[in-house]
Amino acid sequence: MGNYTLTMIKPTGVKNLNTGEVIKMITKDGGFRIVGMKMLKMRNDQAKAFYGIHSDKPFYDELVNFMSSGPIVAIALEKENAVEAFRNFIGATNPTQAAEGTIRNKFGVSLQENCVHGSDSDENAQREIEFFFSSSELFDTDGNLFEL
Ligand code: IDP
Ligand code: MG
Repeated sequence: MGNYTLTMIKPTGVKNLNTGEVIKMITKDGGFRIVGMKMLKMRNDQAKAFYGIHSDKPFYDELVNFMSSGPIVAIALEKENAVEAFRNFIGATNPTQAAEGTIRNKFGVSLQENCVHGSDSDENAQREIEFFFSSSELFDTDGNLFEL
């Protein structure tokens, strides 16, 4: 059981001005600590690589186009059992099935545009954090640099 996960506030979440509220929910309500954070726009090839595990899915091209359509906020998070805890916190993939009060329930606008990403395993969390962050961009509780 690992203590790190990676989230992204997806382009619609940023565009709809939900960045601040989502970060507040994650930190204040969810108790996750921000280890690293940045706003960026993924190129199409970067989104393709990030979602490579879904390359055989019918929604892959549409998802890649959406995720590279505008700025996202990538955030590395720390909490005990972070991957599972965060997926429970954001709710089901489809906002219509996400539990009341979860981020996807509150801010998701469709199955694709479900406001936030959450890693699905410790292995993928590490891969995804390293995808966005270098070792000079991740911080421990004392504000010192650390490596995962
Ligand atoms: P997850 O984000 O809850 O882990 P995944 O199955 O890993 O869900 O799918 C990755 C992302 O792809 C979802 O968050 C959503 O944005 C999009 N997605 C998943 N299934 C569909 C679909 O059937 N149609 C369109 N987009 C989808
Ligand atoms: Mg997933």
